[in-house]
Order: sequence, then C-alpha cells, then structure tokens
Amino acid sequence: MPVHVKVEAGVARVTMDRQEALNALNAEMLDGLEAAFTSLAEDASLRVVILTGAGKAFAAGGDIKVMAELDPNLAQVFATRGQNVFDRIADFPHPVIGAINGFALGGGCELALACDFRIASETAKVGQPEVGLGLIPGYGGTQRLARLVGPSTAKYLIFTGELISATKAMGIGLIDEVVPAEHLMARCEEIAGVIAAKAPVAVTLSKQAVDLGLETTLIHGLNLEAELFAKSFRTADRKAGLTAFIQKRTAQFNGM
Ligand code: CO8
Repeated sequence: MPVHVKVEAGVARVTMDRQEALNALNAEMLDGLEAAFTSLAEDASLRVVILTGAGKAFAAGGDIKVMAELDPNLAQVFATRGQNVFDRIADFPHPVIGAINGFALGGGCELALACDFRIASETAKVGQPEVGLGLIPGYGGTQRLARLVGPSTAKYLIFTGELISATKAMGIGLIDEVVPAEHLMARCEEIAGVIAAKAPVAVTLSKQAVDLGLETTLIHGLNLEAELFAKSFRTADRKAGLTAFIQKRTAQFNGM
C-alpha cells in the first residue's frame, strides 16, 4: 500500500508514499487513504491526524497517466470515487492537519483542502493546473477552494493554473502557516499535541458545528451550534474542564 500510518500518543501520521510519481493519486492511493482513515476511525485513543507526503510532493495530482485512458463515463466514476474518499477525510471525527511538504497540485491541492487546516513547508507549491491539461478540477477543487478563499481568487487560480508559493497561498488563506521545511513535522506535531490535550468530544463537536454550519443559513447554523453546545454539557469532560478552571489546575480529559 502506498499509504503508511503511524500512531503515537493519540496522534496519527498518515504518509502518502508513491514517490516515483510524486504521490500522484491512482486507485491504489485512494484505496490506501480510505483504508487508513477507516482503521483510524476505530481507534478510541486517537485525537488528531497529520496527513503528509513522502519525498518532494504532498501529492502532484490525480494520476495523469491513468486519466489519459479514461472515457467520460469512467472519468465521472473516478471523480466520484476520489470525492468520496476526500469527503471521508473532511468528515473524519477528529481534526486532520494537512502537512504540505511539497507540491500539492490538482487533486493534491484538493486533498489538502479536505484537511481541517494546512501547515506548509516554505518550499511547497500549490495550485489547480487542470485547465492546462484540458480538464477541470474533479476532486472538489471548484467547491472547496471557492468556499475557502472566495470565488474570485478560486477562479483566478483555476483559470490560470498558476502554481503559487506557500507564502502566497498563506496570503489568500489557502495555507494557515508556513515553516522551514525541516520544522514542518515538528510544528504539526506540536499543534496536534495542543489539540490532543483538549476535550476530545468538544473538539469533534466544534468541527461538526463549523462544517455543518457552512452548509446552511446563519440562523440554522446558530441553532445547530446551540444544540451541539448542549451536547458538550452531556460529557464528563465538560465537568472536568470547568472544575479544573475553578480549582486553578490543568484539566485531564478522558474523551467521555
Ligand atoms: N500523475 C502521474 N504522474 C506524475 C504526476 C501526475 N499528476 N506528476 C508527476 N508525475 C510523475 C512524472 O511523470 C515523473 O514520472 P517519470 O519519471 O516516469 O517520467 C515523476 O512523477 C517525476 O515528475 P517530474 O519529472 O515531472 O518532476 P519535476 O520535479 O520535474 O516536476 C511537477 C514536478 C512540476 C510537479 C511536475 O511533475 C508536474 O507538473 N506534474 C503534474 C502536475 C499536475 O498537472 N497535476 C494535476 C493533475 S490533474 C488532477 O489532479 C485532476 C484531479 C481530479 C481527477 C479526477 C479523476 C478522473
């Protein structure tokens, strides 16, 4: 499998490793990603996932050699398959941090967009070059990119196919933080550690509130927030967190 998983202290590192093709996304890679997130979903001790690529790419896109052989019907099947796997990552109950180590292009940029937020190496390049191949983004780029950076910036990136630096991507909100390449994993692990120490159910509920709220009207989103806020009050961790604050000590959470 071209996807490796390592879990330590509640933090999983999922690494795409098909370096000979710059981690291009073929059926095996999608199967590997799906299998990784399916097994991680069953790990009760899991708190955060870091998704990254081995070598000089996060992922250089959908596999161009595979796409060259597809007819329109199969293209739709392949697009839907990738979208389903990416939805699974976007909807994963725990936060997924994209550690963007290098090229995140086309489907690779779309995979980064399915993460909750993105920390990039200063050597990374991101973009949606599909129109230069006679295609359009097919793994969610026209939808998630426009929602994240706004329609006009998304259209600029998609119509020009420009590959932009991590720093420029941070300027438009596509990347959240840029760090020297050698510090990328340490920084992601540091952030993952901070999140892992928070109340796990509260983190999951807040992810749901943001994601589901973006799909609906403000009034429905606020109602949803109140519902999920109430749900957090059903946890033992809510009591542990409030009591620890009042007693001026650090809370220990158990995810219940
Ligand atoms: N697919 C397949 N193989 C790839 C891909 C890719 N996306 N990207 C790189 N490779 C391969 C190269 O063919 C090369 O293989 P080989 O050694 O056998 O020739 C190897 O990886 C190394 O690549 P390069 O020699 O090109 O490395 P460079 O450092 O010179 O260049 C680049 C790096 C700039 C990243 C360059 O490889 C490149 O431009 N890659 C293509 C980027 C791209 O256009 N991506 C978008 C693809 S379209 C897409 O993602 C649509 C997603 C939705 C799909 C829906 C399914 C139907």
